[in-house]
Amino acid sequence: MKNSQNYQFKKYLIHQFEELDSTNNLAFSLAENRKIFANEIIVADKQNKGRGRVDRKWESPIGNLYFSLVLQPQIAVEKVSQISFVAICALQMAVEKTFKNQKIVAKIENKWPNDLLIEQKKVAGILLESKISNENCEFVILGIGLNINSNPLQTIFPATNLKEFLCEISPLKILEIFLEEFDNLYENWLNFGFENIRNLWHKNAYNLNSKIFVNLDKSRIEGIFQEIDKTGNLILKTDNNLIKKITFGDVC
Ligand code: BT5
Repeated sequence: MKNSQNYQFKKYLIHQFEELDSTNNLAFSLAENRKIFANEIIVADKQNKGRGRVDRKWESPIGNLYFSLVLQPQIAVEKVSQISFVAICALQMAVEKTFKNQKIVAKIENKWPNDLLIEQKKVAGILLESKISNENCEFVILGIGLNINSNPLQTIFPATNLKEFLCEISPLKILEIFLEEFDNLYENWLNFGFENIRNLWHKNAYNLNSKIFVNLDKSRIEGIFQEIDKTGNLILKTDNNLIKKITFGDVC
């Protein structure tokens, strides 16, 4: 591929760019034009238009990890969103392993729906996009941003980076550690379904069984965070003992 360095890591083909608008944008358009396929990865040293969910900005200066992995699972469309839970569990394990190797002790948690926290600050986020046609999932783009050397100061939820915990690792090295973990969990999910992933996710869930606030589209709801259900929705018990199922929102 032009302007990129390409190399193989296990079953993954990595295309590394110095600068892109967004790795998700490039991965999506290449996958749509059948130029890249499952297990190919677009990585950029920095992004000029890194995106979060609902077109929020993802700050992407040099020094952090930004990548998008193409997947082509043969699954029912309603299961696609489970992939972000598979990915966040793999990322949690990758950061935990890295910290353990460097004798760093810190609490690394999953925040619903798609964030990774270290000591209650956001270190990574996931942007999952997919192409669905005729009720078939053609491909999924799993985009991940992980702060290694820096993080923005003005964010909705406090942010952090690995270096703040004295962790030294290059973006490509931690990508490889992630891919090893992801490969196992993704295969497990394809073969056995969501239950194992759901259990794993719960083990490191931020504020499980505690009171939380969730920002919805135009309102805010509070209650006790009971669990994520069998499809990944957040289940909340409100003060008047009502059970609410939340599909989209931000835990704060
Ligand atoms: C996310 O969105 O957390 C998904 C982030 C996905 C980024 C990756 S990078 C590679 C790939 N290519 C892309 O273009 N995107 C993906 P969300 O939950 O909507 O969080 C966005 C919010 O997080 C923003 O509104 C800010 O408040 C905050 N934020 C922005 N940049 C951040 C950063 N680097 N670290 C922590 N928080 C950040």
